[in-house]
Amino acid sequence: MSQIAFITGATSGIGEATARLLADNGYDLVLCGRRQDRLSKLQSQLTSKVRVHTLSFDVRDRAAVHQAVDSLPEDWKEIAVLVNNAGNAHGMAPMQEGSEDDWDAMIDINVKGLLYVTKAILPHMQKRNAGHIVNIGSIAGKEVYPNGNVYCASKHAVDAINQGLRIDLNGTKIRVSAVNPGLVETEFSVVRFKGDEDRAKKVYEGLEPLRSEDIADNILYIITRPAHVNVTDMLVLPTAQAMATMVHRE
Ligand code: NDP
Ligand code: 8X3
Repeated sequence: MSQIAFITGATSGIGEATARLLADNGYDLVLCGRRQDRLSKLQSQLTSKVRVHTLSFDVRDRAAVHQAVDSLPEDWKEIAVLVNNAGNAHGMAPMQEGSEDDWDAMIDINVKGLLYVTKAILPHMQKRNAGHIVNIGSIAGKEVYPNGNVYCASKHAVDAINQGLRIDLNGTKIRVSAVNPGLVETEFSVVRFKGDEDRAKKVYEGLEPLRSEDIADNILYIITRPAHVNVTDMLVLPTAQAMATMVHRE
């Protein structure tokens, strides 16, 4: 029987590319996101390859997260891989000019949402003493860059959660890993700049950024290592990027 992968944020970017790659590799999928239309479209594209279940919920809503996971048929709860990917930056400003609504969104989605989803799925992994949790962090969880303050804080929290969960699960067969990408061209910057497509495009101008497929490939690598091997923490940058604040542009 195929293994089941549960992917949050599958409606776009890294999550969508991961869904496509895992389908190509025979994983049955639980695809999550708020935009049901996109989930349904992706489901219809992938069902010729694997079984696909969709769950539309907001990761900020703790009750909705638990309800969504509880609603899965029993055999769909045997999740082998959880990709904690849903997340975004909201705004980019010095803290003294920052929006509290943006701060709430980033902490609630990137940190608390990831915790809620993990809390809902972990008991099913513990029951079988098997599973792999892959958290999508960021270079922003390794460094702090100008005007990135709260987004960086949220991704530093993901880094700490990744380490902490691995400590807590030590002695079990459940693996915990993180992929921390640098610049990946997705809808990320459009969301960060609240729909300003021109400003978003400029982030990737003059360099070859990572593609969502590159990160999907990293995730596939991590989850296909032998059971005794855990790739705990991967930092993946475009070749043109040396650190968060150093990008070579032609
Ligand atoms: P996208 O904006 O393309 O995708 C974000 C995904 O997160 C969407 O599927 C969106 O689905 C989902 N999401 C956002 N908010 C919520 C919410 N409240 N509830 C449920 N789902 C939500 O960006 P990326 O693919 O780039 O981002 C994916 C992850 O990668 C994020 O954690 C991001 O921080 C991280 N990352 C991105 C980098 C980049 O440069 N792009 C670099 C490093 C890390 P929907 O709107 O349908 O709910
Ligand atoms: C996204 C990468 O550098 O835009 O996490 O914050 S960055």
